[in-house]
Amino acid sequence: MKRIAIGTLVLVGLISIPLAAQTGQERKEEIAVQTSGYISFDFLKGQRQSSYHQGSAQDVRAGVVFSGRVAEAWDYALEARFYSEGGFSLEQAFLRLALSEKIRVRAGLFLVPFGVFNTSNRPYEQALARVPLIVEEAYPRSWREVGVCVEGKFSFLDFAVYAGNGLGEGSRLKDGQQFRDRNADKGVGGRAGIRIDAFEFGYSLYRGKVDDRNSRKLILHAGDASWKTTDFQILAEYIQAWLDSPSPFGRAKCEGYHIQAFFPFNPVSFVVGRQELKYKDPFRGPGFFAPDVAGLGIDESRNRWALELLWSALPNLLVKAEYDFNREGGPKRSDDLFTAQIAFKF
Ligand SMILES: [Ca+2]
Repeated sequence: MKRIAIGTLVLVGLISIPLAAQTGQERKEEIAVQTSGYISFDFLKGQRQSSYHQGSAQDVRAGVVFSGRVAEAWDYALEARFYSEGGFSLEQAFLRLALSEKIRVRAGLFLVPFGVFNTSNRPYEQALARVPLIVEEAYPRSWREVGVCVEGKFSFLDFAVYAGNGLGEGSRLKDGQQFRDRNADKGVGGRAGIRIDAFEFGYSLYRGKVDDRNSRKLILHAGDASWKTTDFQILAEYIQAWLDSPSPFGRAKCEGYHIQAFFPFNPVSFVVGRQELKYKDPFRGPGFFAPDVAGLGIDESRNRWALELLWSALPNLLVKAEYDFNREGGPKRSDDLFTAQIAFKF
């Protein structure tokens, strides 16, 4: 990650130097840099058996995006991100070529177009303060790929298809992010969505091999649907992941859904969410060390009701107060969680 952090600073430097060196007014306009960004942080307070029973202000996230046109049909974007629990990293850095009005190709580092959450994961882009359970577990948070992505937009159809290094192998599926390939296999995937009036339906797929020997296949599916009116918005997504394990261990399976209903009221909107997750992996889990040291395994079943009040204090400032009723399989635990989040976009 250190290398990426330095890379971020270097890239920012490279962008600002040529700009400073430009003299012609026209040229200056052509490569003008647009800057935007965001800041957010959370306050968490949980019940007795949660990890936040003492109350904690944390999860400071800040991002800055530089984007602009390089030449006719070419543009770029660079997004650097700071996360208090993870340091600096590059969120995106790509060059994009418009092949036609409807088809564009990106090369570089980009957020993987899988499902409805990953490409719009910044706190000001999400109604709920907390990440849905299945999204948190099925793939890495801010899942990024180094490679090529082709995107198209036709009258009622959107699609994105990509290829890159693919995910690696960790003790959980969410630990699979890698920036340098460990095998010859390339990960491929994409999402296709159709929009009919107020409805949208999408299907996403990813496949790749996670280990050095190209033997363990990971497949992810997601189906999403949304319905947006001026009175409410409903969003639902189902995600399923399958990952091969070596013999005699069985395949890992992680599946679940999240449904969210958003009711815009003035000045405070109401959001309700329902989430379920089932995660079984006989081979990995705590103690797993890639490639062959088996862990203690994973066998989890969790669900959550989330209730939230969301206040648009300013057009670019969201204040969220979410209460999660958390339930796990087995004996009941007192681990409900309150999250307050402030998300600001500039
Ligand atoms: Ca690979």
